[in-house]
Amino acid sequence: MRQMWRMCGRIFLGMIALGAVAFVASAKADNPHEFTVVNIEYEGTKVFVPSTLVVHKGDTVKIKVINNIKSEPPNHGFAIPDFNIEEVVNRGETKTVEFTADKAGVFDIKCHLHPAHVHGQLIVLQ
Ligand SMILES: [Cu+2]
Repeated sequence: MRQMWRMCGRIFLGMIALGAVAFVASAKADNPHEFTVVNIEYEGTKVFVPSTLVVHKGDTVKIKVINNIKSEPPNHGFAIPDFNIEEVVNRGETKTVEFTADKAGVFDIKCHLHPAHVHGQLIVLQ
């Protein structure tokens, strides 16, 4: 009986240790916020995948942008005007943008070269 209690105690301590590791790992992954956004063409429409990015105010946001659109033209933009982000990404290329989300709200993400390109949004939570 005593041995069984001791074993239960060990399992309990093990669970606490695992929980602590998971907490540290998630805290580490939370800042900076890193995303990969792929620019694709789906049935003739150009979209960013994922198109909605959610962060918290004060976060350092890092976005890796990949231009995977096979049709012409070979260049597409990635812009978040409210945070002065504006990049041109060539086909098959990757560019990384980094900024601090210093204001809360919903902000437009667009290809500044082609207005028809479906917009995305950056949601900065308070
Ligand atoms: Cu475009």
